[in-house]
Amino acid sequence: ELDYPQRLNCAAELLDAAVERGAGERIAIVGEHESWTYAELQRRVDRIAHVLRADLGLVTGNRVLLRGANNPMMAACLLAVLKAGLIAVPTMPLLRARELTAIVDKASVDAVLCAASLRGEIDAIAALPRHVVTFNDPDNPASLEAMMARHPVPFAAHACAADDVCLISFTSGTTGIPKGTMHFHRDVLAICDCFPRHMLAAADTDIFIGTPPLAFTFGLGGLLLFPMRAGAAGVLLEKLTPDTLLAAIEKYRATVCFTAPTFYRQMAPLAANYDVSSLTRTVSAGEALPLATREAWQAATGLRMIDGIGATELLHIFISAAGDAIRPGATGKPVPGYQACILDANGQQVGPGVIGRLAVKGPTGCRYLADERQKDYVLDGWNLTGDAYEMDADGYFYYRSRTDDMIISAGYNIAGAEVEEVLLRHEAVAECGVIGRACEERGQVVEAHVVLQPGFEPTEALAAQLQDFVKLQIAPYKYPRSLRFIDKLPRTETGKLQRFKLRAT
Ligand code: 3UK
Repeated sequence: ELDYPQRLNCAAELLDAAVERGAGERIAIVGEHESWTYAELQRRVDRIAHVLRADLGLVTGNRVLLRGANNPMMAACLLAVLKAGLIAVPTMPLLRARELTAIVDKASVDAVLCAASLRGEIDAIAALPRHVVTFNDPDNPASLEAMMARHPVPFAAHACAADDVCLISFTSGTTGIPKGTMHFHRDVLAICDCFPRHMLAAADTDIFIGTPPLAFTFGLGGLLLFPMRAGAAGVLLEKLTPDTLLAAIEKYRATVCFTAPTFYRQMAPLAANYDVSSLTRTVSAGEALPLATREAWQAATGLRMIDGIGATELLHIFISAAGDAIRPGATGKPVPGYQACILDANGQQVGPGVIGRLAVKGPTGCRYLADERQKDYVLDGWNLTGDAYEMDADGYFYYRSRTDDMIISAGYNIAGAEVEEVLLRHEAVAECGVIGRACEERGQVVEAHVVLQPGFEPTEALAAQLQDFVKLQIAPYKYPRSLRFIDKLPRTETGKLQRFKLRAT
């Protein structure tokens, strides 16, 4: 089924093919100030592709760094880079000059397309690439828009090989230096033909919405590639909050939502203030979905959450479940096209009920850009995601923790997520993160960092109450012997808890 021709341009397959199929007058992308049909998007993409090739003189294989928030022009730039046979290097809007410098260097970036509002950190890079062009920059005569106006349509898609690299995506780096991962034209189509097809049954009537940045493959797939492959619409909005996302779901009558568990947890109590009845599928990824969050969301909206684990290395979601196949507590089963198993420390497969290292094989896989960690991630064709998982007899996969976050206390293995799960059920707890703190006597002790709901005071009495609350619900040796109250959990731009920062406090 995932059989693609040897000559392939993924942007042409997503965009030109949609127009040829007659989707030209349908809405492709909706932004805060504009909405473009497939034909309008195609005209912009073609003009940008001409600018890249003709004005900037970029040639096949050149790398183009993209910097912008989620909006239609950022999407057009991304597609144009792919259509012109160049390599897109999308970057997170919050990155600073220091991090951008490392990316420019590591990915050998040849040109930069940057939203005018985010230009500052680019200009602060010491060794700037040859070309830096701004977009969403109406008053600038040298802007991308001004250059686009001088070019005709169409632009003939560059005939790439299916296994030409088209995307270099950097991991969010929850622990250290971000790693660049390379993906092919065919990988981009493969993710569209796996998760959204089998788990969402995406159709051209769908309207996708959500928070993840286009620079994060979760957002790139969920808000741009998946809708296009289905001939549907993607809503791209900047700076969303739980309230503004709910308002946008109501306004645009969105049917599919992609965001992280913490966002769903914050949206659940607010959902009653909005009409979100258009939603039929909501997808949670990026972090483990706590049962308390699944239940709160379902109670608020009637929707059964579609959990899915994805990774930048594998491009998108590879284990998930939807509809009646959902098992609360489990992430799901391998998405059709992928295989998964659990390995022990020696790389041997283990059976149901044993916690081990998650290993995944499928149409997409890890290719680090000049990184010696490739051999740690891929073993005999199996991708080791760094997650501790367990399988049941029916082939469902259950997340336990990140392999290196497993807490070992007095000889017991304790998964922080299980303790978080319980704490999140207490009315005083807004958010929490549980880590292992080094301790002479026990090796590590379980330590909880708790953000309180408004109206609760961080007292010793409340800490003791929370500790007792955990002891009553799971094995007492798992309770947090140390409990600290904090105002805010440290998170990456993609919403992931930065446990290493909690450990450093
Ligand atoms: C963790 C999950 C439990 C897990 C991503 C969807 O998160 C994405 O990519 P990253 O490279 O991180 C990968 C790691 O994140 N994780 C993601 N989803 C889940 N853990 N349950 C989940 N549902 O540790 C994984 O190894 O930032 C997610 C699509 C594309 C992505 N890139």
